[in-house]
Amino acid sequence: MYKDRSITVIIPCLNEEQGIEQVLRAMPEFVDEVIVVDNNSTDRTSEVAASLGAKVIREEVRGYGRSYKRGFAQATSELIVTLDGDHSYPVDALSYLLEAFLHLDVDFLNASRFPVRDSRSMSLKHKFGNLVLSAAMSLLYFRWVSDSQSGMWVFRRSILKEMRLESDSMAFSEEIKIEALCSPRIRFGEISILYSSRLGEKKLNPWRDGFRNLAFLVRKRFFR
Ligand SMILES: Nc1nc2c(ncn2[C@@H]2O[C@H](COP(=O)(O)OP(=O)(O)O)[C@@H](O)[C@H]2O)c(=O)[nH]1
Ligand SMILES: [Mg+2]
Repeated sequence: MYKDRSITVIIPCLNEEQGIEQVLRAMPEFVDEVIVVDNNSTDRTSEVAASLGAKVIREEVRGYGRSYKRGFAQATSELIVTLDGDHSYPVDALSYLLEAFLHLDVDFLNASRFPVRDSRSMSLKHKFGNLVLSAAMSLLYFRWVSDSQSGMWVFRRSILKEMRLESDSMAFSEEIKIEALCSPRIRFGEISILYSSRLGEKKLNPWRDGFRNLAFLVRKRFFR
């Protein structure tokens, strides 16, 4: 419980045995439930997560969005916090994020990785790609969002019923923000966090996922 709000943390994992250990070890005491969605990993992700107290659910079909939808259906708390299993998002900043969420009185808070303060955490190519994708989303939806690709969010579980979440892939990250931005009943906020270099192997394919996410933005804006 954090200030009388129950908290579920959801972490999608595809072969993150190294990262998930560090993430779970740093998990604050006030978190009521940690759900690790193991996306058919071939390493020891599930075992490590379960041994450190997480509730592990397995999603056989690959996909970042797919994993999240599976995790959301299992969550029971009032507030949901998400982050990657690679230890790149600040687990120790959870109380800071929750404090901002309550203070700003929003329903969905996006944790922006920008400005990047640790130059090792993101390559120039990734920075550029993220900038293009965030600028495209901001232009298409008339609202400045500094990090359309961030994987760390805090939101009320109750807003999920207002959202139509269709993407099973990496575009899920922008889709959930678009759904939050476009609903008149959801207040959207954004705050900057410290991002650091991931542990383990990268799962994102920058060119493929970058172009797919850009195409997804355009499709979602004009054809749905
Ligand atoms: N790319 C990808 N990531 C997945 C999948 N399933 C779960 N994940 C997890 O989603 C998170 C984001 O992936 P990551 O490679 O860190 O992408 P990045 O943070 O955008 O560079 C990590 O914790 C992955 O382990 C999947 O099918 N594809
Ligand atoms: Mg990551």
